[in-house]
Amino acid sequence: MPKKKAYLIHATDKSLVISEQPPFPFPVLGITTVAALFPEEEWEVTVVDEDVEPVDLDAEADLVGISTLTMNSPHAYELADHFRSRWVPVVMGGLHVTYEPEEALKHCDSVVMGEAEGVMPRLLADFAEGVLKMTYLSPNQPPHFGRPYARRELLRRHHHRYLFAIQATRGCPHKCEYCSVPLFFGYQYRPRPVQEVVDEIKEVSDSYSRLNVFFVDDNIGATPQYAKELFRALIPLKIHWASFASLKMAEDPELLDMAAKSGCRQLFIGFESLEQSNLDKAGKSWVRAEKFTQHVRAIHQAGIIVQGAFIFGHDGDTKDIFRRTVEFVQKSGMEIPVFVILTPYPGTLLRRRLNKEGRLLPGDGWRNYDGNHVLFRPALMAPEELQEGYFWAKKYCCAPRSIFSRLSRSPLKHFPLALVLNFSMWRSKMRQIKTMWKGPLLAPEKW
Ligand code: B12
Ligand code: SF4
Repeated sequence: MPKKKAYLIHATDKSLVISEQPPFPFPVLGITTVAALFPEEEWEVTVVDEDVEPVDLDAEADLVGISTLTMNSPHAYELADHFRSRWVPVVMGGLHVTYEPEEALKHCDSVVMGEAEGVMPRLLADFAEGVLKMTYLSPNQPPHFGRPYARRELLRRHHHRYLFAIQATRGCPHKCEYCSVPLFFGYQYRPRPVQEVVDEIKEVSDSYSRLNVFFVDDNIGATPQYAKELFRALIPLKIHWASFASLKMAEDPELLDMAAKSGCRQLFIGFESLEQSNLDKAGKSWVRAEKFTQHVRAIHQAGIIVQGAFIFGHDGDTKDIFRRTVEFVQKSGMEIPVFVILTPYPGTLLRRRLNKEGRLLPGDGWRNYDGNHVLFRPALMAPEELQEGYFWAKKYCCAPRSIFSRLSRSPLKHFPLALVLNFSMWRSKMRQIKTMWKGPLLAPEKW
């Protein structure tokens, strides 16, 4: 019997102007993980990441699968409408459609709510029998994920030449108000067996000369015991790696040291706000603002670059928050600051609260859910002030002078990589500010 054809798309709306864009494409893990769940003996699978290649609208397919983030969803729906107009059944999955299944079902035949591992075998069996259901709810967070390995080879070669994406843990026990992850992936950490993670890296490292690994885990050091075991096992692989982590990791010198020894070059860490009251309200009281400087120093001492994320627009933010945050960032010597505007993503406690308080702004729809748009009425500022302050802070910190001044306060050995990373994002940040903000951009104290 000829194999059935699945055409899987990681939808990316190329008309959006995104900042913080790395200079090379990210080897997406969601859709390649879904691809691996199609039995190879029955299915011929094509994967398209729109970030690097266009969708073939005439592609021959028995089934189309689409993965989308919130900001890309209007575009993803257009793709779904197109394939359905050709009578090709469309299945959608990912965080956005999980939280907005009714909206998605106006454009597709079936929505997978939650992790694909829990439901794909059932879905494919139903498809074979011609009885595809409208929704498939992942029963619980499946205890096992990561096997079979994501089918990275289906991405374009240059797509994964620079980075190898992998996931060691899923889930998070915290309840940060603005985050859509725990509800989706569960409030419990689910680590994969360390040996399996190592085997997966080894399997591909045979085919790549030098491996830069990106762990897409939300918090790689969350369970120190597991993390230490993992880091110990990574040492012989001689890889370089980066991941997301919380500031808890900065309080464990042994963990930091092992991370560094195992090849950790860079950690993306949510500082979120200089105001403790904001952290408390966001459900992050376990992060202490007064320790930020100490934490940056500890991570630097271990030899790891800090990419620190701050969110503007918390209820306790007044317009001096922009200047204060910029001053802290510059003084701390953290190599790469990332600023975003508080965004009420679907599935977050924040969205529920702002909705209840009648503070959500009508806006232009999901396309603006990229962390660069003000989508609600801030408590102590006008929406325009939040927008301008955000751009001002971003522009200030990505100016070449600020980059050099910041890096002069960070360890010398970080300088070359940190310089490249800063300048590689400079263009996309500036392009975005210029596109979105017409007119002069004033420092908050001059408003
Ligand atoms: C790694 C990562 C990044 C990387 C790479 C992004 C990429 N293109 O892959 C970088 C750092 C570049 C990044 C950037 C951004 N990110 Co990001 N990122 C993540 C992170 C931590 C992991 C993603 C991942 O690989 N997960 C592992 C895979 C296996 O899971 P998955 O994709 O969800 O897929 C599973 C299911 O969803 C489902 N599924 C998914 N698609 C489909 C399709 C079908 C057909 C089916 C059946 C099933 C299915 O099955 C899969 C297996 O179970 C997530 C948080 C998280 N834990 O998911 C945030 C997350 C996806 N990012 C988010 C955001 C907001 C962004 C940015 C907009 C941030 C910004 N302000 O710039 C940008 C957007 C960049 C872009 N152009 O896409 C949000 C999205 C919220 C939303 N509702 O849209 C998340 C959820 C973080 C959060 N805390 O809210 N990100
Ligand atoms: S922001 Fe990080 S720590 Fe907070 S709930 Fe989300 S994944 Fe967990």
